[in-house]
Amino acid sequence: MAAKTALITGITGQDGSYLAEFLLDRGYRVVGMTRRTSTEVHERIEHLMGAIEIVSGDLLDQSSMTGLVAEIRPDEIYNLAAQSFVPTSWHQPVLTGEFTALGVTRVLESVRSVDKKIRFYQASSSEMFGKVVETPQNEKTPFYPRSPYGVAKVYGHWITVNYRESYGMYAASGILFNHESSRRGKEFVTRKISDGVARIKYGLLDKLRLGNLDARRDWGYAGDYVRAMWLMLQQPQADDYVIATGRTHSVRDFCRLAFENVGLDYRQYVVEDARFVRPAEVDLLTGDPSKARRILGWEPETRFEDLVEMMVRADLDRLRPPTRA
Ligand code: NAP
Ligand code: F7E
Repeated sequence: MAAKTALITGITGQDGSYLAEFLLDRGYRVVGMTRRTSTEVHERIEHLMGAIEIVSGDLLDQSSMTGLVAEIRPDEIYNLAAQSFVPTSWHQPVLTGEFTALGVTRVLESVRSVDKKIRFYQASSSEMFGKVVETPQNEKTPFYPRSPYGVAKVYGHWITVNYRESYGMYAASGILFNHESSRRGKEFVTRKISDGVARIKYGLLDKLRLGNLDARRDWGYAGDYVRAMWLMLQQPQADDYVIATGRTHSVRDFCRLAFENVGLDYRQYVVEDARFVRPAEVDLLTGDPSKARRILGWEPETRFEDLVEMMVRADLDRLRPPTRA
């Protein structure tokens, strides 16, 4: 049987890089879409160059999307591209809506016009639950988003469901809770902490300035979560799935453990700074992944404690000062 082709939007992001590795291991032809920039920095996929194909396109541009889908004729499309940083969504709400909400319609429209049999994955988010109306959150929990990002993701989720129901397309929505790794952007809290711990350990930083330490998240490992994306596109019918660990921890817990990994007490280094507090907060998220377990056979494999250790170790290795000969 000929190898399947997957088109990944957002291949330069955290999840795109793990998903590309995962699909290459399964013999896929992997095509990644990147947008034009004046400098080509593709740090997370540098090691995959040669194994994957890179094509140029933008979620803002319908004709580039449709042209790519027609040219590549993928079996599966993973729509991971988005403006994904929640605080930026208050500063750039319209752009966030264009990328993260309408961008989904553009990709779906390209599938609809080229070949309705292409399987489509949408990267939905636990941020849609926002000010949660029940705990834990499952596929039937009503949404109450708390940021322009969360609102845009709600649109992306429902337009995916709508194209499935309107046109019979195979369009699946993965409602993924926070997932992290050493490839996480440094503005997100887990990586900000692991990077800060390494800098403090090496004497490169005195204090780590954070916002709300009491916010709680259900944090998993990105490498485990991309497997769930793929599984969602291998089912007889498209559906929506919550992907989470079912465990929740505070930002403070993350700090405590991360600093303990290098023998330090976070209370001596972490400073609460109002600049990092959000206009509207998502206080608590805990996912119920039982549907994914039952239907996809998916389980998270990485414990929270191991994730923290893995991230701190990676930043210690990255920032280790050169030893004098
Ligand atoms: P990320 O690291 O921020 O990556 C986002 C990707 O989107 C980057 O490759 C970025 O390209 C690309 N992109 C942004 N705007 C674009 C545009 N207009 N056209 C084409 N590409 C564009 O995000 P991630 O953590 O990998 O997350 C992947 C997806 O899952 C996102 O949709 C995110 O919202 C969603 N999600 C993430 C989590 C999580 O915990 N990580 C949880 C739930 C859902 P550049 O490199 O050019 O910026
Ligand atoms: O914040 C608190 C902050 O920015 C987590 C994205 O991938 O996951 C991510 O969104 C929590 C919040 O992630 C700082 O207030 C405290 O309560 O790491 P974060 P996020 O907003 O949960 C979801 C599922 C997505 O879909 C998104 O794309 O940590 N927090 N102090 C801080 N957060 C940041 N960034 N920086 C701080 O200094």
